[in-house]
Amino acid sequence: MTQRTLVLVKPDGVQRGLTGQILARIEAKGYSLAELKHVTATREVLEQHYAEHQGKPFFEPLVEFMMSGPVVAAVVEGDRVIEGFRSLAGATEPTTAAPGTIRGDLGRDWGEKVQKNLVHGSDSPESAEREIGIWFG
Ligand code: IDP
Ligand code: MG
Repeated sequence: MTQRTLVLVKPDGVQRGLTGQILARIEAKGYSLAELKHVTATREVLEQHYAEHQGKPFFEPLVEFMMSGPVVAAVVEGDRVIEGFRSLAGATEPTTAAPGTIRGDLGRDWGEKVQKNLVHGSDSPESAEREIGIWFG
């Protein structure tokens, strides 16, 4: 069965007008966009989505950042897409993310309490199903 992952273009990506470039990279890699929507997240959704980070120093800045504007949420499909999208996205810190990745090519540090790094991608099949349920019911 084809694998699915939850991808978010975070508010910095949408606000900077990079949604098209980011989705184009996903399609150019050969994955397909099974679901796509433009939505402003609520605190409730973000607290569920980022439950594993509750209590960390960047948690509240992360929630505030993710509510600061609309995101584009997508269900992306393809064999090994979870691993493949994480590889396309690059490391969490955009300053050191490898060139060639979304975060490495399009992101930078802005000296804030939260890393604004353009995209989210699920990190395991369990996370993917859980997150798709949160964002797409
Ligand atoms: P990931 O998005 O690469 O999977 P996670 O560790 O799951 O990274 O963290 C979720 C998000 O929280 C990151 O994408 C980033 O926006 C933010 N974040 C993670 N670690 C830090 C940190 O040490 N400082 C500031 N923000 C962070
Ligand atoms: Mg993560």
